[in-house]
Amino acid sequence: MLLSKFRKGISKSSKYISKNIASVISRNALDVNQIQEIEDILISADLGVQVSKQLINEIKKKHLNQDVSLESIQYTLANEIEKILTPCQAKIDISKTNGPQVFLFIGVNGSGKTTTIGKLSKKLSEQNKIIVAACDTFRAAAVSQVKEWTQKSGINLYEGKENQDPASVAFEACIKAKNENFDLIFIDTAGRLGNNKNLMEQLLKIKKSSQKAITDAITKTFLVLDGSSGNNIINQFENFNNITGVDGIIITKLDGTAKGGALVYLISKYKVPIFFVGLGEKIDDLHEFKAKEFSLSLFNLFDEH
Ligand SMILES: Nc1nc2c(ncn2[C@@H]2O[C@H](COP(=O)(O)OP(=O)(O)OP(=O)(O)O)[C@@H](O)[C@H]2O)c(=O)[nH]1
Ligand SMILES: [Mg+2]
Repeated sequence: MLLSKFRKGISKSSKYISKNIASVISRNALDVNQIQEIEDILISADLGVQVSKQLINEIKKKHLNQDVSLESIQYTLANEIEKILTPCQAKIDISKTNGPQVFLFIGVNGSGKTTTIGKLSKKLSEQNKIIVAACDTFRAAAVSQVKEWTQKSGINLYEGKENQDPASVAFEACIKAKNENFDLIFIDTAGRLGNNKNLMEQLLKIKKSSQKAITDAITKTFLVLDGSSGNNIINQFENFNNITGVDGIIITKLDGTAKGGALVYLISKYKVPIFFVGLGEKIDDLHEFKAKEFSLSLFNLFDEH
């Protein structure tokens, strides 16, 4: 069930990789030139040079000079990728603590923060009392967008005044959450580029003010990455992680891109926990990240090997 959702969601990436590898394989035994071509395909699928080399070594070990099917090669690659991803497969822990937990959602413009908050709040609202703090106070449309999601899921929204300092909105929302016994506070922030120093510092201020409001809160900073950005996600991760720290990532829009491989590159490089993937625009299109399903799906494979 979950595998079929992942396979459907990641089909653009898997089609790209499989089609290209298929065109390299011939009926003869696999030779070094073909293996080199497979390496180039993996790199062009945004897997990064280091990961691609690691994968190719495994192919050499297993299949060099063998008559090998496309499927065998795909399973070899998927298994190796699964090994890279599994240690970073993460799950949010919402067991009741003493006070509310604060989830801060950050990322570049349009990466999917607000949509992810909408989807996630619905997922968690049965078991938890949730409030969303709309800290994107500069765009009027931003608040109405969050409101649409929270109304759909029947979740509380804390909105500041137009142009109010986002850090003070976060502070007030956290105080309200503490006084009214909310379990989770989702802080929606405005998108920003990592090289904008002022806006990046504002993000840190938002984080600090929420920690000031609830001193014993568990704060988790989630970086929301647009899967179609390919290798740019590495840079984005570095920029945000340097300023606020990142406790985990959520990768969206994998359904619309052939660049899903970049996630493997990021994880192998930074071993960052990955919590959710977005596989569509609808409210049920956010799924917990599963290394095995993701890896098989990247090659459009079934779990029967
Ligand atoms: N196909 C697809 N679209 C998505 C996904 N997640 C978000 N989107 C779309 O991406 C667009 C931007 O999403 P938002 O949630 O507004 O992004 P944001 O990060 O809040 O944007 P800013 O607040 O402007 O920085 C919207 O059109 C969403 O519907 C996903 O997993 N798949
Ligand atoms: Mg937004």
